[in-house]
Amino acid sequence: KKMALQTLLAIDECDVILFVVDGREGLHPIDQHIADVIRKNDKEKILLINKTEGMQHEIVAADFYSLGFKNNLSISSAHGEGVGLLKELLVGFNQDGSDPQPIVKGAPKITIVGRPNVGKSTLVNALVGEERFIVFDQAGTTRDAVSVDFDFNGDRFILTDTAGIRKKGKVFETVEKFSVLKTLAAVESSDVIILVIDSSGGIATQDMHLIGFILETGKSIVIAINKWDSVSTYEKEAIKNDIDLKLPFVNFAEKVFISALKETGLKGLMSSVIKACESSSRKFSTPQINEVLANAILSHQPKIIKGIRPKLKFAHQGGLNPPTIIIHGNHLTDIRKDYVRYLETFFRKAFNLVGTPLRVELKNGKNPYQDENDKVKKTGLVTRRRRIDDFRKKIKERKLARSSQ
Ligand SMILES: Nc1nc2c(ncn2[C@@H]2O[C@H](COP(=O)(O)OP(=O)(O)OP(=O)(O)O)[C@@H](O)[C@H]2O)c(=O)[nH]1
Ligand SMILES: [Mg+2]
Repeated sequence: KKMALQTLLAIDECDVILFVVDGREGLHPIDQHIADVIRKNDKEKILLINKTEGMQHEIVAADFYSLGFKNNLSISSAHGEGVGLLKELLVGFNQDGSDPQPIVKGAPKITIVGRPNVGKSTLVNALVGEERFIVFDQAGTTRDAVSVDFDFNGDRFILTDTAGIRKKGKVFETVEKFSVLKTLAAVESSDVIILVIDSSGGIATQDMHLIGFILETGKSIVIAINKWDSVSTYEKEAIKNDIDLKLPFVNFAEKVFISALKETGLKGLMSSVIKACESSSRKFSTPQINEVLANAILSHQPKIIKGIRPKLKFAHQGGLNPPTIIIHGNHLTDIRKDYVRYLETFFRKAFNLVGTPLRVELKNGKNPYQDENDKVKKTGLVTRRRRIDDFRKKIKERKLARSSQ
């Protein structure tokens, strides 16, 4: 029933309906029923008689005349036959020559991920404001990663719903093998991830695996704790404690308590998404970065290793999404990981970054501007020596001149 509703919604929104029938099987009673539904609509329609490789159009088409379609084409999707003709027909329908891309270019991409059945599709529907995706109380309802564009307070966003994934052993898996690849690819190509957690199930190990994967990609993240309407006050407190206990490694991500079903907490969720998006693409000036670095070292120096204290000399921004700080210095190879993490947190706090990880990369050796400084210093020294020599020479000459007088 719900799938039929999705189809009717799609028919309502489209410009052209392609009605696909099976040319090898011939006319099926359900085809007649579908044709009756479509015929009522005044949209452009093409009947596509599929699987007809090596067959004659007139012969296959005869079976489907009773459906009453003016435009019909025999094609073979698997072999590509008739597809070129179909493309030409479609171009003909786009008479005003308008841009066929409904998705807004440059709009931030938000991808919704989470374990199966946590309410991802319900959340997309709630944000978009219509029943775009099928929602069902069963794991594996969504099989594909599908995007829609939507408007929030006048700003456009691209929202992607994905198939719920969980981790078994070392690999992520889902009901269908290819769905997991699509979910992971959607994560890779997005700007911000909303990770949905089901509050009625608490924070599961699976949720932590998913967060771990998102952190590896360096994407910004907002954690939405969903189904908040279905838990008691006692359970709510337990979940909040669980978050503090299990998710300290992602303390930079904002946690929002929502109900996709009752549409509560969605404004707060979007405001966190916007903050995360802005933070991940923030640019800092080099003097700003070096000032923060100096303060970080002042409050906590790196530990002495093998009798030598690593020297962090100069820092600059190496990239965005996530913001990356590159620090140049000496003896940095042995620097401890927890010190790098300390620097990351220090920078993130100093720049007030929310929702995005920040990376610190250490580079041994001179800073890129060091050579220039060296050159200036060297020439300065030589010139000074020359001047001193000249001065000495003059004094000698004067002395000689005096003694000869
Ligand atoms: N009480 C309550 N139920 C919810 C909420 N959000 C979703 N649900 C229910 O949870 C069930 C699963 O919702 P879906 O949106 O299909 O979940 P999904 O994460 O998209 O699931 P998959 O596509 O299988 O990964 C449905 O029965 C929803 O009605 C919520 O905020 N509160
Ligand atoms: Mg779904």
